[in-house]
Amino acid sequence: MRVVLATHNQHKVDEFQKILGARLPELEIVKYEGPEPIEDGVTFAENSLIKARAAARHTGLPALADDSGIAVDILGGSPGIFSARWAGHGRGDQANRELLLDQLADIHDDQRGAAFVCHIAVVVPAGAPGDATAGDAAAADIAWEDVASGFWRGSLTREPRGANGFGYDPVFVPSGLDVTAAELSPEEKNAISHRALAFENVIPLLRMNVIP
Ligand code: ITT
Repeated sequence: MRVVLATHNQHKVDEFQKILGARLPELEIVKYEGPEPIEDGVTFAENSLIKARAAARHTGLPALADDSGIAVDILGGSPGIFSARWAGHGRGDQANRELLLDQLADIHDDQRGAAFVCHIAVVVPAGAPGDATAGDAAAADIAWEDVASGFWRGSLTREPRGANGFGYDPVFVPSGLDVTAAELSPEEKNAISHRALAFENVIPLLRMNVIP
């Protein structure tokens, strides 16, 4: 059955298809191409729901959306929901990483703890395709929705390392490892990442509420 994935981020599409495709081959994950809602939530969970509701309403299909980022302990959880635009809208992953490392330049190695955070919303529309820009959380056109989360602890390097992955992967060393997430193979990352852990919680939701 078809499920739409509401994201612009091709890296997320790849990870969704790899992780979910292996576990739930009956799902065909299609990238959402319709109107975009304003992501004005103040939490990862809210933003994931805003994106998934828009896709569910516009397509009439069950929708998934991922809102994720990196939360740095000494910065009180920032960049958090602003991870994708930490250095400014459209500046890109490298500028975001460089700014974060600059902000932590004087921070001692044992105070560089951080966590990757991933919230995945699952939204089932009530009926036919509707208005993707409607923002009401209690709208009657949504039959069911829920959010699952995953967290991946680690610490930040002083220099980027590795060519795999995306975003903050080159500056994040997962707890218990001495390589960055960008030095892991896609298969290694997808087995242990925040997104993989969120999927562990999404899969039962999909089995109970989405897959016939
Ligand atoms: P969509 O909203 O279209 O899904 P986005 O990239 O703007 O795409 P987010 O607002 O959820 O998505 O921001 C996620 C950012 O957090 C992403 O751009 C990366 O900078 C970072 N991030 C999330 N997951 C990551 C991962 O697995 N590895 C490295 N960085 C990650």
